[in-house]
Amino acid sequence: MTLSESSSFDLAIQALDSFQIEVPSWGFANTGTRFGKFVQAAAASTIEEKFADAAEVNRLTGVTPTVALHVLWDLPNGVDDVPEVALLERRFGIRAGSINPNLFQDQEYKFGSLCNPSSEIRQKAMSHVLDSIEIAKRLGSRDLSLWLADGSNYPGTQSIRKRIGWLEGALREAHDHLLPDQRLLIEYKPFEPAFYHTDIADWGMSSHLARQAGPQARVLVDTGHHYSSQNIEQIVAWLLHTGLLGGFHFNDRRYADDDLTLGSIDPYQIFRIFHELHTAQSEGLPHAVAFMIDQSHNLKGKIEATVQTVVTAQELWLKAALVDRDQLAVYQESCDLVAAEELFRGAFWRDVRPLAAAWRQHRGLPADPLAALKASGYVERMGAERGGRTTTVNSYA
Ligand code: RM4
Ligand code: MN
Ligand code: MN
Repeated sequence: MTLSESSSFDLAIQALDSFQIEVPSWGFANTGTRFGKFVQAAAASTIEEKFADAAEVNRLTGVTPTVALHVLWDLPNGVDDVPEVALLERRFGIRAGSINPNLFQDQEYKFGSLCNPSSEIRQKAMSHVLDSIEIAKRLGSRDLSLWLADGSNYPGTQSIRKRIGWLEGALREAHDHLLPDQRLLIEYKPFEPAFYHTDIADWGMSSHLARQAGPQARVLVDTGHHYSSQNIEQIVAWLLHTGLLGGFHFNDRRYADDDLTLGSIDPYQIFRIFHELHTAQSEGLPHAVAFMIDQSHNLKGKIEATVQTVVTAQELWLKAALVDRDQLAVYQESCDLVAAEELFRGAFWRDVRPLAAAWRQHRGLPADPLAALKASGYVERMGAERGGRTTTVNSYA
């Protein structure tokens, strides 16, 4: 190893040691599009199976110790289901991660949840949020991750401003119920299922709501929740600057909220986002930023795609870690545009797979997690065990 190779290796070890990402329970279940589901024999349909799959991903990659839970799908009886989840945590060595209230599936939510014109329905939504916070407390989960489908389809049919007021009140109330080390993450999305206005449509709205809710509220950036060509790394830089970045839902997209595999369409974008995070870290910005996957694989095998996602995320994280930020700052200062751009792009083009494999070996993990998954026969085994079932699982679409 040359000196520069060995210093890259040290940097790589540091960068990968600091990287963890949360997998979504719903990523292991059958999901579909609004046109239907293509069911997979190995798909998980119980919370136990979701924990088993999450544990398999963690066994192969070593960096996914937590699984995000969707309350309605995973804890349909609310807090009463906590003991079962706690048992599964111990059995599979996987902890419950962010808790996601579900405010979009019940019939009452047709015209909104926390923003519904009916105070009764708003209260029902609020009590689900408070139950979700209670679940998070009992499971020792730090983050309550809130996404609302609220909005309207036709101009003039709803008072946008009244709905802002209801939302402000609700999020303040939710914040009041957090333990000191818990956080309220507020996710935004420009459209779908509402197509005229969405109550929390962008990072400006999430930022405002987070600020007014209280000091433990933050913004959640789902990479798929932006209009085409939006500069997401700039949004990330602003959220870092204002101290409001709480976490990410990672996925890739070609058109809208496609929930495709991270980095499959535009890996450079994730690299650019990671560069902002590494820069902030190197400047000592004190920040807990949760990395979560929010994907739905209808065509690819779910566990396979999840392992592929984790590996891709690690590679892009590592590429961004290897940007020579001191030298970049010099080029930026002197406006040496081409040199700056080449340095930046150069890190992106670097093949870091051997470094990632070396890190895995160093940690006693399989050097190639995808190959190890294949060799293990796990997916086939699960397909044989789970394939005969007739039960349908609660998930979207
Ligand atoms: C939404 C949003 C939420 C996720 C649901 C299933 O589009 O991304 O984070 O919980 O989908
Ligand atoms: Mn999301
Ligand atoms: Mn989404």
